[in-house]
Amino acid sequence: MLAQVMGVLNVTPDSFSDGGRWFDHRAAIAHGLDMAAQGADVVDVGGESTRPGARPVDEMEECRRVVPVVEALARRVRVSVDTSKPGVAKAAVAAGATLLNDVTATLGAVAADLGVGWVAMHMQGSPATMQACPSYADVVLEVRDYLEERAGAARAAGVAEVWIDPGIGFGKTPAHNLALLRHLRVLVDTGFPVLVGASRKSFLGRVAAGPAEPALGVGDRREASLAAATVALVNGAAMVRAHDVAPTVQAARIVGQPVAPAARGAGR
Ligand code: HH2
Repeated sequence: MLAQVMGVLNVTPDSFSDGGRWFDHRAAIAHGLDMAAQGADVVDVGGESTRPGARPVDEMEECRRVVPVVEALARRVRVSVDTSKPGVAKAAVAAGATLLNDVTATLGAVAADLGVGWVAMHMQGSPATMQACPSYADVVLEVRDYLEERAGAARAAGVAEVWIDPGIGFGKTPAHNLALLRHLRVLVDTGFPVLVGASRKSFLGRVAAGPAEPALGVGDRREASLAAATVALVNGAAMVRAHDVAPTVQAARIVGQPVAPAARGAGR
C-alpha cells in the first residue's frame, strides 16, 4: 500500500515556516483544496503554532481560526485537526474532521468519545522550553516506549485508528531527529502506523548546509524536507506530513511502488 501524505495547513499568524500566509479563511480553504488536488490524503488544519517559544492561543480564538476552514474542506478531502484542546477537537469534529492530530498525546479519551482517529505525538517538555536542553539515554527506545504505552491505552479505550509520531523537532537535537528517522523501524515494529513530520524543520537547514556554511533558511529547505520524507518512507512510515505536497506525493509513489518479481535482474 502507498504511504499517505498529510498536507500542512496552518491558519495562524505565527507558524514557523508559513505564519500569516493562510491566516485568511478564503486563502486557507483555497490552499487546502490545492493540496488535495496535488494528492494529499489528509489536510491537517491547525490554529495554534507549536514552534519553540510560540504563544498559546485561547480556545475561542483557535475555534474561530479552524472551524470554518475544516467545514469547507471536509466536504472534499479528509481533514485532521492539529490541536491539543478538547473543546477545539470537538468543534472541529462537529465540522467534519475525522482525525485528531495531537502533539501532546493527551486526547486519546476524547478521540474515543468522538469516535474518530487519533495521532499520538511524542514531545519532551512543552513548546515554550522544549529546545532548551533535550536529553535522552536512548532517544529511539524512549520515544517508542512512550508512544506504545499511549497508543495501547487509546486502543483499549476504543479508538479504532491510532497513529504514532516521533515528534521530529519537539524536544530533540539534530542528532536525536536523525536517529529517529534512521531507526524508524523500531517504531514501525510496534504495529501502530507511523506518521512523520520533518518538513522544513530547522535541523534540516543545519544538517543540509554542511558544517562550514550557515544553516539554510526556512524557504530553502524543500530538498532537505523531501530527503527526510524519503528516509521516513523507506523506513516504513505510513504517512508523512508535508508543506510541499506535490513532490512528497511523488516520493511516496516511488518508494511504495510494487515491483513485479519478473522485473528483478531485467535491467534498468
Ligand atoms: N509538527 C508541527 C505541528 N504539528 N503534528 C505531527 N503529528 N507531527 C509533527 O511533526 C508536527 C505536527 C510543526 O510544524 P508546523 O505545523 O508547520 O508549524 P507550527 O507548529 O509553527 O504551526
